[in-house]
Amino acid sequence: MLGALVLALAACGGKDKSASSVDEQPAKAEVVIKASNWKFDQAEYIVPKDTPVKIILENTEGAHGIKVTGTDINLGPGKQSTVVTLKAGTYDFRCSIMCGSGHAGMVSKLIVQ
Ligand SMILES: [Cu+2]
Repeated sequence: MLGALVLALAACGGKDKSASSVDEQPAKAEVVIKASNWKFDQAEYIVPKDTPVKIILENTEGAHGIKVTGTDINLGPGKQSTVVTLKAGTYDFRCSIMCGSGHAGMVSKLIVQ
């Protein structure tokens, strides 16, 4: 009885090839934003406009988040990536988690062009 149940679960759980549970469109480009105490690794990140771009947050030190003004991008330890399509422009972003003494200085820009 138990064995059959395990088998059934294994059958369902295998290979989720772009499963429907994922609410994201396939990305055509990606950018990795690395956050540490207390900065982002670049002063600006450039991504293509009108293109699905995967935005990936990588915390290399400490716990930080990203909230990008004027977009739906809101990443943090619970959600490390998202796919967005943006119009051309410059979007400011900052750390969204109160991470310590350098928090206020954790600002950068997403340049969409
Ligand atoms: Cu912070």
